[in-house]
Amino acid sequence: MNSDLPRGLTPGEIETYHRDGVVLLPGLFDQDWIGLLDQGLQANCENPTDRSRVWDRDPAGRTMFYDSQAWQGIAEYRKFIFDSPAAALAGQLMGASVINFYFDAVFVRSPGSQFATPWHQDEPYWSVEGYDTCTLWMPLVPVKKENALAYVPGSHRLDSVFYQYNFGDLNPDGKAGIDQVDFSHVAETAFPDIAADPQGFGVVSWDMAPGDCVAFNSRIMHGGSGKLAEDRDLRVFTTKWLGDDVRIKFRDCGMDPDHRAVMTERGLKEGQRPGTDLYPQIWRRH
Ligand SMILES: O=C(O)CCC(=O)C(=O)O
Repeated sequence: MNSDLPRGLTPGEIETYHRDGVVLLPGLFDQDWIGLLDQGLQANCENPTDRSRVWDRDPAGRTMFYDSQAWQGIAEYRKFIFDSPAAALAGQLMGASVINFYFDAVFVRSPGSQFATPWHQDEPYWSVEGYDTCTLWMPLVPVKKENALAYVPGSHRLDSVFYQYNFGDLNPDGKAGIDQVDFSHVAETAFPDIAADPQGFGVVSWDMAPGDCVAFNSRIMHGGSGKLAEDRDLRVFTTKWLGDDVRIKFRDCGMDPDHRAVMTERGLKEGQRPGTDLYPQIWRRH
């Protein structure tokens, strides 16, 4: 299992990440890492955390399962977070001097699931604030561009505070009160209807194989993944990484989950850099 990046990122890849807020990085994780994550995901699905939730369950029994912050209980996730090239990759992309881990999240669709992830931005839900927040989106099975997560390039630089989707509505099993948010008090602008005109918004997505990843800024508008063919499932492992300018910010609309309680328990305060064993520093520029 190789802990080093198989190659340095090109200046073009780094420029694309900052210009568009998203970049496809093919073949950076070898099959050993993918196999390990697959084992971890299996364990995660068999033993979900109490934060897990089914986002969709259709009449045919097809599901979309979501879980997050499972890494402390899953050895395979921990090994990936501490030993894989992921933190170095985030560090190079963001030009960071240090990288802390924020959290993991998984998105698991059973074959043929027609559920599409609602369009949204991540930062408005998160308990941190800053430009230097990066998600690595890694499918553990092949995925076609029409089923992969999609992005509006450049939308990470928009200043407006958009109304965001209430993910708490995705809860066919009625699991108690998880991730309910109401943006009507904070939003200035309706969220654009990107699904109605993907071409007009310049939406991008890519065919991907296990080992490829997409890195995206948490401010970018993204969504639309899913709508699978009957014989295709989609298992995605994501990690969220924090670069230099990120500070803790508590929000009334926090979810994904809201970290306010666990941060406060660890003695972390608004305005501080996230740290402690909950948000470990994984990488430092030499
Ligand atoms: O994979 C998906 O469907 C959703 C992923 C997502 O929204 C995220 O990682 O922020």
